[in-house]
This record gives sequence, C-alpha cells and structure tokens, in this order.
Amino acid sequence: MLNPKIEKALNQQVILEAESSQAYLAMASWAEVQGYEGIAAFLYLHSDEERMHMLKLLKFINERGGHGIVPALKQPGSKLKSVKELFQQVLEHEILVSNEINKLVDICLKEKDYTTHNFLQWYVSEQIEEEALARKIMDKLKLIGNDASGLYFFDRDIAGLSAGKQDGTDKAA
Ligand code: OFO
Repeated sequence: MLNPKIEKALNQQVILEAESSQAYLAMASWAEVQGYEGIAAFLYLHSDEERMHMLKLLKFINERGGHGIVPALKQPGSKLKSVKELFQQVLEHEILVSNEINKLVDICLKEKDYTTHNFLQWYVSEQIEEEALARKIMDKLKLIGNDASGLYFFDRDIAGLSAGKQDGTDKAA
C-alpha cells in the first residue's frame, strides 16, 4: 500500500511526464511546419515516449492501492526561434525531470518505501540516456552553427542519433 506522501509525489511526477509529452508534441508540430521532417518525427516519437512514462507511473500508483490522477495540462509554448533553441529547451527540460526523479528517490528512501524506490530505478536510467542524447544533439548543433546544409543533414540523420536509445531501455516502458 502506498503511503499518501509517496502517492502525492508520484502524482506530481505524472503531471510532469504529461507536460513533457505536450511540450515535445508542440515542438514536433513547430518543426513539421518549418519543414524539418526528421526533427518532427524524432519529437513526435519522444512525445509518445513521455506519455508512456506517464502511463507507467499512473498504473504503478493504481497497482499499489493508490489513485493515479489524470491532470489538466497547461498549453505548451508553440513559438521557437531556431532548432538550436528547441533542443536547448529539450536539454533543460530533461535536466529538470532528472532532478524531480532524484527528489522522488530521496522521498522513497526517507519513507522507507523500497518497492517504489526499485520501480523508480527505471526512470533514473532513462533520464541518464535522455540527458546524454540531448547533450549529444546540442554538441552537434553547436558544430553546425548557422550552416543551412549542416542543418539539412542534421534533419536527415537525427533518427539515427536516437537509434541506440530506442533499442534499449524504452522497451521496458
Ligand atoms: Fe524524459 O522524462 Fe520521462 O522520464
């Protein structure tokens, strides 16, 4: 049985994962409108993954005798200046999510809830991968700078950048 403090904290994380999904969906739509098909496909997929993260939490809360709450969502921003700005926001968002997951892990240890602590380890590993991928993308974008042909190839090749990740932990979702 979940203790109410943990249930509340997990439901907060449900909100954050759902908002992540919405934010990446808005970014995908922006990229699609700008003609970046590869980036759009990458972000649509990322949005779906975040929804899976949300669902996985929701189901865990319910399985443990709590009540997973489906939240109302804020409208995400839909205006971006550049691909670089977009991925900078992705990186910052993933760092924020990692910090929140770490706080959750900390609450579990304080409350001696080792079952939830164990469940959260999947999220800890996932965040390591997502942050690493976002950093790799930002490094590439810094190299490309304002070079239009570089951006063209980046858009074409971005699916390959996430290939390792998709073969890995996401299957566990
Ligand atoms: Fe990338 O945020 Fe989910 O866990």
